[in-house]
This record gives sequence, structure tokens and C-alpha cells, in this order.
Amino acid sequence: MLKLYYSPGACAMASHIALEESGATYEATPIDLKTGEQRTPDYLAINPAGVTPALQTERGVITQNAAILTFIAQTRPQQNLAPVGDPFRMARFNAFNGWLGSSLHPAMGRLLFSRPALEGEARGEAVDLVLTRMQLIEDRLLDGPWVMGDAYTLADGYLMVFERWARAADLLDSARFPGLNAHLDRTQERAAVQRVLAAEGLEAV
Ligand SMILES: N[C@@H](CCC(=O)N[C@@H](CS)C(=O)NCC(=O)O)C(=O)O
Repeated sequence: MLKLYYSPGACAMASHIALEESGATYEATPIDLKTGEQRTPDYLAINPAGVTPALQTERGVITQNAAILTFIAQTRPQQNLAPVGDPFRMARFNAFNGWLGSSLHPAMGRLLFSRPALEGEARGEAVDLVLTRMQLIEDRLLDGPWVMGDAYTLADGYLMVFERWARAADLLDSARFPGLNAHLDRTQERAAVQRVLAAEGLEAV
């Protein structure tokens, strides 16, 4: 059986939502980042990088949300969770998810989770970078209600994680980011997303 290692509210929620949307049978095990459980020998044996998510499959462990989302969508193509039959659109799906993981996530992570917290000019620059990157997605979302256009894909659950962080940090101004705000509300209404929020002990923001 698939086994997901996640931390509540963290980026692994994207993989958690993907499993729930897919209808796969899986087990979800929380890893407590606050106590450093991700750096224990037991967890490092699963993911030597010491981060969540990690997905244990019958063939071995997959890390990185972008890779896990593609794996889940491709192993259950009948669920239409990504444009798996179209190489060009699949490349765009992967590019979007790769960009979230390599650009938006690090920028938000530095701003929101640096310890000690950023202050003064460093904080101002970090806010500007996050807003600039969010603006890129805001402009792109004008294409359709979902990241890939008319149909929900697993990229939407991934984007939602960062929209949640942004709204909780008062960064999701409704005048500047109407598309992101609407996308967040729309995604949080999905039944699978609500089940994941409940399983992680969280509520819609
Ligand atoms: N790009 C990676 C990022 C993984 C990542 O940084 N996860 C964070 C939570 S959002 C983590 O586990 N951090 C623990 C730590 O850095 O100690 C992915 O998408 O899987």
C-alpha cells in the first residue's frame, strides 16, 4: 500500500490531496517538523534529504511534490488528474509544478519560516520577491478557473498550499490577487481537499 509521510499544513499537503483525489488506498503518517522528527535516523532512512513529503511505493520511495503528483496522475489516468495523454500539456503541468517547488516555495519559505524571523530591509525584499512571483501566477490564472484551464488537475492542490500560506500571512490582497483568492476558495470547496484538511487537523482559511 502507498504510504505518505507528511507534515500538517506543509507543502506535503499537495501530495496528500493528490492521493485523496485519486481514490488510491493509502496510509498517511505525520512527521513532526517542530520537534525535528524529519532528522531522526528512522525518517532519514526513508528520505535522506530530511524533508516531507515522501511517498513509499511498492517500488521504492518518491520524493518531491512535483514528482509525486506526476506519479499519482500517471498511475491513475482514468481519474483525469493531469493531461497524461498529451505530452505538450503534460510538460506544462510539470513545468508549473516544478516552478512552484523551485521558485515560489523557497521564496515563501524564506519569508515565513526563517528563524530568526527576517526584519527590516531583508524582510521587505523577501515580501517583494514573494509578491512578484505570486503576480506571475495571478496573470496566468486569467486563462481559466484552474491552472491548466477548464479542468482541475493536481497542480491546483499544490498551488492551493501556497495560497493558504499567503492568505494566513495577509499577503493575498483581494484587489491585487483576485484570481488567486478565487482559486483558493474554489479549491478548498472540493470534497477531497476538505477531507485532507480534516485529516491534517486544519480548516479552510
Ligand atoms: N521541493 C520539495 C520541498 C520539500 C520541503 O522543503 N518540505 C518542507 C516542508 S514544506 C520540510 O519538510 N522542511 C523540513 C526541514 O527543512 O527541516 C518538495 O516539493 O517536496
